[in-house]
Amino acid sequence: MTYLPALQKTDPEVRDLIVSEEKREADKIRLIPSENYASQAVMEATGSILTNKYSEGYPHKRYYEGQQVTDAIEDLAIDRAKELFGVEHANVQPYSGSPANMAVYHAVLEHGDTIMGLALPHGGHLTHGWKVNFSGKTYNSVPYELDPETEMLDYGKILEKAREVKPKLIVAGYTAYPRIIDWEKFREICDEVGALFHADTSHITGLIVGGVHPNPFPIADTGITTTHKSLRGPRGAMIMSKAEHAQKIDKAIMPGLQGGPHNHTTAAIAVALKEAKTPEFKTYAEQIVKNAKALAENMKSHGLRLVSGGTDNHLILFETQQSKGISGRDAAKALDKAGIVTNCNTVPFDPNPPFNPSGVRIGTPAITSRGMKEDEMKKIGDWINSVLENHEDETKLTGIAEDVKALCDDFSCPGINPGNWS
Ligand code: DSN
Repeated sequence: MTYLPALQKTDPEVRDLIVSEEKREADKIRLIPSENYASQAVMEATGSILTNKYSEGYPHKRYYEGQQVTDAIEDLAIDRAKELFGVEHANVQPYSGSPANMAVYHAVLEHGDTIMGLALPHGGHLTHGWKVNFSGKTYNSVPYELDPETEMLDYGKILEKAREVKPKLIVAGYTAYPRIIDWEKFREICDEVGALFHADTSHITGLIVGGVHPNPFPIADTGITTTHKSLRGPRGAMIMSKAEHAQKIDKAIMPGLQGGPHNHTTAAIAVALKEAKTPEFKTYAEQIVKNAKALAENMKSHGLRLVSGGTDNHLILFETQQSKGISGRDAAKALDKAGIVTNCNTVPFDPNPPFNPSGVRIGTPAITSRGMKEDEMKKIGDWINSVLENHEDETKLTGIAEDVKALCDDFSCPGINPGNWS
């Protein structure tokens, strides 16, 4: 039987593009640390008829009728989130991470209030107060930076800056920081200066749930996570908070910022949260970190300079400009030709601009979801080094891409069945 038969009949062009993307995801080593393979169960919920229903409002307080099923689904997702993260309140409706952060700020801040988040070129996020983003334009953003020597958070310096600028809110949680975050320290800093503590765990939520990174939500005032990164759910987000902020946060999402929740996504979030409670998920989270550490060691053995000297989590940020004489962008493009998918990234105190930075960011969630372990990390590290040293040698890159494909053929991808393509 034809795979995706309705799509084949209605729009074969889109159907073929989807199959091409499945093949790309199956044949490549995907190292972008914010990407993953959602399970077949998550995909089924995402692709369900729940996309048909409008449900403005919250369970049992909706504007439209016919919510018998959608109320039950959203209740399930909320209850599972509250239990898993140990929080008083969860809102599972944000369309993604940026609107989730926007809604929190809208709920607890006034325009012009001072906020502090890690500077984007040091591993923060656009929505943590970067100047070109709404968060840097609407609020008085005073970013903090990493220590120039250790390339790690310097909690003393953050406290000093917080005493000076007296922020209303401090954001912790990053997109390119390879180390454990000391949430207790952020709680102390916030308490000392009277700031709200907002945690954005989007990258590391799977590690938190799996018990390999501390959980900030019980001690943070507010927090968000996307649901599709290491947590391995659908494209979406959740807000977690103390009960005192619940009403304002719910109002900030709807009617403040969004209309109807995406019920198909809510159902898939519920599924992902159920999966995240299993012993298999804990093993997956532990292996993500083991894999990142093994890959980091291999890369160091090749003379690559890793920001902060290594990793404690799922992510490695490495410098290519100084150590290998190739910009991060050119390195990422050469790696892509060799079947290894990464993204170029600024390194702390990068002399180069963000569009052509000095580093590359990689992570292990997706390859861990495929079942790859330490032995495969050694191969991947060797290939990365070989690509950097031979980045202009097309024959070499093509040869590595063939080896990558051969390795990938031995590791199935959740949610993808190559048998469908024949
Ligand atoms: N785009 C995400 C990442 O790759 O880290 C952050 O939103």
